Formats: sequence, C-alpha cells, structure tokens
Amino acid sequence: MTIRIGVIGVGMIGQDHIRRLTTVLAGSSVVAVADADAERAREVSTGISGCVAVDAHELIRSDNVDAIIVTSWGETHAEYVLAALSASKPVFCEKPLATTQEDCRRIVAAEVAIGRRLVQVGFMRRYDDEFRALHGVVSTATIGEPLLMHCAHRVGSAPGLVTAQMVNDVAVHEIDTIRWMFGEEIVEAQAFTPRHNPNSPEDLADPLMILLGTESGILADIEVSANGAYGYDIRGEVVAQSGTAALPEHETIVVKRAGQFAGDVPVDWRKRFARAYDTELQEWVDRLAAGLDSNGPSSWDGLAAAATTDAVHEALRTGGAVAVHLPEKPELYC
Ligand code: NAD
Ligand code: ISE
Repeated sequence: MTIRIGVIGVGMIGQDHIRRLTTVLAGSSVVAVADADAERAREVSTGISGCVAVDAHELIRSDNVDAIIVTSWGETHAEYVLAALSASKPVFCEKPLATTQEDCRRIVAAEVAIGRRLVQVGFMRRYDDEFRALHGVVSTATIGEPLLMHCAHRVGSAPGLVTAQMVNDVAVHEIDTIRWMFGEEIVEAQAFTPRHNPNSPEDLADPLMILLGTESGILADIEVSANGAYGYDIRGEVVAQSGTAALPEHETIVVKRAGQFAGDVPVDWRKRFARAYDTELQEWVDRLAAGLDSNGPSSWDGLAAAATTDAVHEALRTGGAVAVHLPEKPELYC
C-alpha cells in the first residue's frame, strides 16, 4: 500500500522532506502541498508528479490524502495538528509540537479522546545512529548509573533568530534528547546568559546556558550558540558512575599532514542529520502502511518539551530555578 501524503509548509525542511519521500524513501507519494505562500506551493507542486497545490485545510480533509506532514512555522502547528486529529488522520509534525503548553495540552486531550497515537513529533535525534549508540550505552548501564550530561547545540550562523527561538526551536532538541536518554521527566530548569558573542545581535541571548534537573537528580547542561561561525556542531556526553560516553565527531575523515590534523564540520542540520531524517520518516511510513499507529516521539513528548521550554523562559525572566509542571501522563503514552 502506498501512503498518500499531504505536506503543509514547503519551506526549507518541507522541501527537504519531500525530496527524501520522493527520491530516497519507499512506500509513499506526495499528492498535495499547501503553504501560506501560494506561489511557493504551486512551484513545489509542479516538480512532483501527480501533486496538487491546495489550501491547508482542504488538504487535511481531502479523500486523496492518507497522512499529513506539518512543516510550517511553529506557531501554526497546533491548528493543523488539531485539524488532522479532527479528520482522524495520522500527522507527522515537525518540532515544536506547538509553541505554547496550552496548545500541546489541547492536542494531547484530542488524541486521548480518539484513543490512538496519531501524532508523531519530529525529534529526529532519536533516529540518529550516533545518538542511538549513546542511548544504548546508557540504557545497558555499561558505564553504571548516569549522573550528568553535557550537551552543546552550536549553529554556525542564524540570521533573524530571536531569544525565544534559542529555547523553543534550538534547545528543544536537547530537552527531548535528555528525557529520552534517561527515560525520566525534567523537573527543574535554570538559565544563564554569559558574556555576549560579539558576532550576534545585541538583543539575542547568545550564547545561552541551560541547566536541567531530572526526576532522579541527573543534572544536564545545554550550551546553545547561534553564531559560532565555524559550522554546525552537536555534542553530547554522559558522565556516569564508572565512565563516560560521548558522541563522536560526525562522519569525518581526519587528515593528518605537516604536523597538523583536520576534518570537516557539517554546515547545518540537513547534512548532520540526513540519515536520521530518512530513518524517522521511513519508519513512520512503514508503520502506516502496516496499519500501525506511530510509536515515535509523541504528543506527550511534545507537551513535556513545551513545559520545559516554558520553565526555561521563566528562569530567564526571574534568574532563579523554576519547577517544570506536567499533568498526569495519560495511559495512551505509557
Ligand atoms: P521555513 O521558513 O523555511 O518554511 C516554513 C514554511 O511554512 C514557509 O514556506 C512558510 O510560507 C510556510 N508557512 C508559514 N505559515 C504558514 C501557514 N499558516 N500555513 C501554511 N504554511 C505556512 O522554515 P523551516 O526551516 O522549513 O522550518 C519549518 C518547521 O520545521 C519549524 O517548526 C522548524 O522548527 C522545523 N524544523 C525542524 C528541523 C529538525 O531538525 N527537525 C529542522 C529545520 C526546521
Ligand atoms: C532548526 O529549526 C532545527 O530544528 C535544527 O535541527 C536545529 O539544529 C536548528 O538550530 C534549528 O534552527
């Protein structure tokens, strides 16, 4: 069975996902696209055989669309995910699930009312070979009880980025990674703005340091840098009772010559996580084709991430430690 997919939001990642669905992965076709920029939607549709450009809500309701991918701006995700749930259709939503905790709670409530896991959130690190290997070391207790995690999310340059996005769009990946790595909720957040990077606009909190505490007392720090200038660098190291485990340099050939060594740093997320995005979407399509609901990052994971980003924002405002508040976890996500 071929899954007929409609994509809402055909900017950078929307087009990248369409490329992988139509040229790399198996089992699906892209039959409709929508974008607030109708001309962009039309242009993208002309490059895909059998694809039409339509209004987003028409796309969701269409009998020709089996499943939906939402890759529009974060503020618009909740509207489309809720509409997909009203139509009882599976929906893959890029992160963040929604930009407010209230919207995430509405999505969780709608999904729980249906009683099926129809929503998957695009936390693709869970599909990355290197993050999976790190998770394997931690979950098999090879290095004993985990105590600390150091994370860095360094972006070479991010024109137009604002401080709220440093948290909701950038650090949100590490927030999900930390919950997934240790299988625990985050219960407390602090945030620090150290000496400002002169490469960045004055009103951007760059770099930003976030400290998160988990239920069992593991402490995780996240460095978020938006204008590090040297490339896209994602780092993660777990410190445990009897050893440490860290992500390697990503897929680089190390060249040694003239008394020095060198390798490539990826330019951005498209190169660093290319295989993870492939795996994430192929597994999603395969489960739908087999008549199975999603088993990937859920609406609950989206809500837990939003509760943590809210706490980080409050920590930035108040300068103190802020508790993360979550409702009781519904059975659907246990
Ligand atoms: P983008 O600006 O390149 O593209 C977004 C597109 O959405 C644009 O074409 C815009 O016109 C369209 N859009 C805006 N409002 C809309 C609406 N109401 N209805 C329909 N279309 C609308 O942004 P992007 O970099 O592609 O990011 C899109 C989303 O994907 C964001 O939520 C972002 O956080 C997420 N993202 C995730 C990853 C990842 O690593 N998982 C990477 C990049 C982006
Ligand atoms: C982007 O939206 C992503 O999600 C990328 O994975 C992230 O690394 C980047 O910083 C964000 O802007």
